[in-house]
Amino acid sequence: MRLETFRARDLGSVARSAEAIFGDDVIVLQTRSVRENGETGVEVVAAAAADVDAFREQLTPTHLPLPATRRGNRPYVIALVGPTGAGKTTTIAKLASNLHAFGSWTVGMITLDTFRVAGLEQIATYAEIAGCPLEVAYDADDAARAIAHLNAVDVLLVDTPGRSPKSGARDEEWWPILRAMRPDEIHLVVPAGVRPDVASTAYNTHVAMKPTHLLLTKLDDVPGDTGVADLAALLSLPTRWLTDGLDVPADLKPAPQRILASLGLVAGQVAT
Ligand SMILES: Nc1nc2c(ncn2[C@@H]2O[C@H](COP(=O)(O)OP(=O)(O)OP(=O)(O)O)[C@@H](O)[C@H]2O)c(=O)[nH]1
Ligand SMILES: [Mg+2]
Repeated sequence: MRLETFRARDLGSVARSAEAIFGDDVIVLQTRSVRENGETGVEVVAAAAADVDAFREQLTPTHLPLPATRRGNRPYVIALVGPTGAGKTTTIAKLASNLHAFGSWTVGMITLDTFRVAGLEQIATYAEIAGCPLEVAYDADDAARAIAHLNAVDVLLVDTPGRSPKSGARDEEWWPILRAMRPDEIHLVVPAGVRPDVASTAYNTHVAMKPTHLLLTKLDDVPGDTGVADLAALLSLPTRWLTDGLDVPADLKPAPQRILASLGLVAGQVAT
């Protein structure tokens, strides 16, 4: 989505500049007064209405299937992948214990992050607090056993090791395990405050895993959610949840509403 910022002395001039770029198909997303060189003026952020509709559609995920429609009578498997320290494990803890995430669905956890002892301890503590079962998978056979063992739960959340462009050798060990689990959703976890080029690198580093969703974390680090919508537009994936703080489980929110609100839009609102 192409967002343009226009500044002029008055609203009429600024509207004419926006129309000159976008034609009649223009939607004003934000308006504020600005002061520059001692003079007051108006600043608006505008986009093409069709682009805004496309962005809203791209951002909005399909509904989670009900437990009754479980594929092949197995849990719905949601894996979180992403750069080191992005917030994957903490977000799994939030998802497991926040009622708004899965309602009355029962949740289990599987971790593939067996490289760090501290990583295992961290998720074990969260599983205990959430009161949900946790399995550790060291290889694909373990993963199959873990899924069979946790077959009674409705949703299985899969934690994975952090991946950086330098972690190639380790990936060879856990990628096949994740693939063997046939995840229904793979959420790419990215801190909301990263620069666009860093976000693109994170995407490219994980693209072979075919991420299905974007999960932005640490919105509490981004004053006014500025740039969060641009990041979501850049990565161009649907998004269910985002996180905005250290509180487990409270700091987990529905994502499209918050991202659209950062542009002054309401979820489900038609731009034209
Ligand atoms: N401010 C803020 N910090 C967060 C948020 N989510 C997670 N963190 C912090 O980010 C740090 C890393 O979180 P983890 O959940 O361990 O991240 P990870 O992606 O699992 O990290 P690795 O397993 O090492 O790849 C921790 O200090 C968390 O407390 C958030 O929404 N806001
Ligand atoms: Mg982790």
